[in-house]
Amino acid sequence: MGYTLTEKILREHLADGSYEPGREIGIKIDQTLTQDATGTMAYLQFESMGLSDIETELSVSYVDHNTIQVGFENADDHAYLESIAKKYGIYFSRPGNGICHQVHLERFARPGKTLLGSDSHTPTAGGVSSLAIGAGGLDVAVAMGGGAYYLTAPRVINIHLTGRLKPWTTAKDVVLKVLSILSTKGNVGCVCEYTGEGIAALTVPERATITNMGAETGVTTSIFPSDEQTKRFLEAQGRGDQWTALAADKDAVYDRTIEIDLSEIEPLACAPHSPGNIVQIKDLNLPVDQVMVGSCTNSSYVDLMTVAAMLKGKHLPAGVSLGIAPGSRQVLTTLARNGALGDLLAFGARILESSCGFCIGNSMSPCTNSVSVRTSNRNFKGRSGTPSANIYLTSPVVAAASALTGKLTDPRELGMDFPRIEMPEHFEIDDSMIIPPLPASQRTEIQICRGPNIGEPPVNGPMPEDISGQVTIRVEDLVTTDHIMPAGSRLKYRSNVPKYSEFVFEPLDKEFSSRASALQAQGIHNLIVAGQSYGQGSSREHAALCPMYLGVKGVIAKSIERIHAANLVNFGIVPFTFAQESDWNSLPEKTEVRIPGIRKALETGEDNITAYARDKQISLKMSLSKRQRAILLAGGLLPFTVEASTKPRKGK
Ligand code: MIC
Ligand code: SF4
Repeated sequence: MGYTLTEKILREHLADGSYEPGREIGIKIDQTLTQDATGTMAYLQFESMGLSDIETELSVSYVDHNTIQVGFENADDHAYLESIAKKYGIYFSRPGNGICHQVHLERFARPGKTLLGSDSHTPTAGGVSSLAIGAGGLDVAVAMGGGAYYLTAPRVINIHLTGRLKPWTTAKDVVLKVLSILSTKGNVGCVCEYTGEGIAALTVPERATITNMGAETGVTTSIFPSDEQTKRFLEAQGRGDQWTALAADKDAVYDRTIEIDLSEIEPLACAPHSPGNIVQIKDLNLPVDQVMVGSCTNSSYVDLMTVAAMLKGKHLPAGVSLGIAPGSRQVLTTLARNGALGDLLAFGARILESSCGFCIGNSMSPCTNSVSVRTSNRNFKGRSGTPSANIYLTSPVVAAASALTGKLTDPRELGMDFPRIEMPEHFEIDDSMIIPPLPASQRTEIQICRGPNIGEPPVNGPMPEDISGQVTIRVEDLVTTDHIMPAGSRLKYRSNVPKYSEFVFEPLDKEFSSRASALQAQGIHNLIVAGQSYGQGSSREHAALCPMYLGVKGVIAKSIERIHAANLVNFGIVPFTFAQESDWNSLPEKTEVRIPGIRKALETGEDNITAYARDKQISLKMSLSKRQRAILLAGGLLPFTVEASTKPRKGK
């Protein structure tokens, strides 16, 4: 029996365990990427592990999330990151150079390499056949230090593409079609592997759109084979020598196969407030207030050139605003030189810098009750910065059509010829905004730059014998990490955990933080009760780190998403699931809960444990590897990794 491409790459990188789907394995990581919003804490953790150097083939630190710089905080983080990169031999992509995933795809991602990134859209690099996984910053810090990355050997889903996309349908519609089939839940521990004759016509940036937004299904990653298209892209990026052909074996066996005929795909959208809420554009007839083009999903050269060609010579209707954020400096420079930027400006577009910006609610929040059409990948309620706004996620051509008409428009109705833009044979290459690593001999002199925004990472105490606490909050299904730890205007506190912790669950319950602190002060453990797919979305480990800081000891949920579950363990919070989902009803807020013998159960490897709530007994499950149990007993990955000299400060 042959191997899938996923299994081939994983087996080649196996560092711990034996390969068996569903079992935990440790893999060697070749490349890492971090971005400023998660990276600052990741490097602080790296420092506290006392490591002297990175052990990866390549590590890159990007600054792309917090580039707004109102106040000193963001700039402090940037200065810290630049000095850390110099100290430890890390590439540093300076603010303005672009969004980590877009730049990594252009300049660094390689077929067959493993990439671990402290951002959930790291799978973007799967477009160039890299096995690219999103994780919490602490896992990335460990991998930078040469430690294995632990994951469940995945079940592999074959997404078999046939046919060809028709004009006005795009890669974005392909991934939205996949989302309509897989939904945003129930895919933990799977990888999507793309095969079939339909992939041959998809360029690498198109493939990257698909693997990028695959993250919204909750899979570990998505990957395309490495073929002539991959070669073409790498050659166009001046990296043709890095090409190597890669594909699954002909007799590879998949756990599931999904057939998609590309010629049958229609222009689609994610309707508010979930990327899993897929609708057809032709069924929507809504006035639009705002259109935003960009993000790591859709800001390639072809994406933006197509938009510019559609808007050329026309003007933005009154009452609509249009923002364009090119994904990288390479894309923006090309548009500036070939005149397309002038066409966009003449149309009335507001050009934003090459960063995440609007996607994370960091700029251009829409007005109250508005409709905003965006080419990004997440439309969780409030993520845009405006809780009452309705965000529709679409392809760039639907976004441009909507900017032309002022309503959500199927571009096929425009009566316009489809502007077929080809990927250039050679992109303009200028890496002068990426600072390469210093030679080792020059690094010892480097001083780390620590402004007042740079705090120490808090460390948890060991797991207590018993959990004895209270349900501090109970939440419904599909609670995202944006609900747990909001971004937008709160982002700048990422390096200041005591301050950021004041905003835990802010979108759902503004009082949570003060309630949790008060209970913690009385020695009462805080517990979170949740529904299905708790912790969807972003990889932000602050959604575990800040609750840990507030004394949360356990999350009891119907199900928990992959990255978040790993982050909870990394910060010493036990991820429990209900044996009977209906028991969620028995644990309303303020219920006193005892979970006696938790320490013993973790030590002896028990999978089941009983919680006592009032007079009711509730069976809970823990699906944890031996290594995860040891991490929980120690109070988290940092104390597990570091010598016992680290003094516990909070969360005892
Ligand atoms: C996101 O898209 O939600 C983010 C912001 O890029 C996050 C990372 C973060 O929270 O810093 C992600 O996707 O992991
Ligand atoms: Fe940045 Fe948005 Fe991509 Fe996250 S999803 S990396 S915020 S562009």
